[in-house]
Amino acid sequence: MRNVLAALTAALVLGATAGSVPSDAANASQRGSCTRHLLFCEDFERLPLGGPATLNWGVDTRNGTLTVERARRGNQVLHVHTVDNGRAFLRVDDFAAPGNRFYGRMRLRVDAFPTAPDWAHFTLVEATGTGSSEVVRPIGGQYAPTVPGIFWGVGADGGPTGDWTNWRESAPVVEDTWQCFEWKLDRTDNRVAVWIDGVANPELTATTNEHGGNDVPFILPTVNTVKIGWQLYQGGTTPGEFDLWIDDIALSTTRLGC
Ligand SMILES: [Ca+2]
Repeated sequence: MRNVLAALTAALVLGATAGSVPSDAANASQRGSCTRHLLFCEDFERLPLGGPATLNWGVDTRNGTLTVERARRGNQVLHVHTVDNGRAFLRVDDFAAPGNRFYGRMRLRVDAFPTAPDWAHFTLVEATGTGSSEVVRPIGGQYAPTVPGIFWGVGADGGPTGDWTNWRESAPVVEDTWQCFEWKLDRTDNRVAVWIDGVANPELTATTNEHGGNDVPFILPTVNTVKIGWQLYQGGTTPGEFDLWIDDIALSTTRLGC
């Protein structure tokens, strides 16, 4: 309802002042991706530049900052900055998906991923809730010195399956490039699935009995909180600071595509 009201308000404002709105502002309003009713949507187009000032989501940081910035062609994005093993997340509270089944989507550019310490582990999307203590991490990854390389992997922590990141060599990270990430969480078979730039990667999947943790069932929580941003868990990182830019975040009952 919040998004519907925001869209209605924006439409009314545009309609009332169409003759006097500068073309840049009108274009910015049309360019945003939050044009229909979704469980959650943030394209950063209607936020003031600088530190976040919105009632639609919260901020969870430690040694990190979130800043709304203007990117190319006036598009507004969220700049996530952290130092060493800090964190900076946009937090969606009071989330609820019908049947506890939902899709997520975001566009993402990461300046540089960690190459130290060995097994440096990072999370970009985390979902938590009730009924299961699993902290579900559909989008995250790890530096694997044995390959070597840095790879995406579905993971979890805090629950019976333990602390695991099922990184896959089929999903190497790409630095300094805008990519589209989609994920699905489905309570039906406790499935987590991931698409990168619209292409499914079946290896980036977890289900009740197929996951990277202890040999016990993986049970998704009834999700009420989704965090999107960056956290790295070990100190003494290379590089010493991390910068990424996120845009077009959406949580939806159906897959949105890129
Ligand atoms: Ca935007």
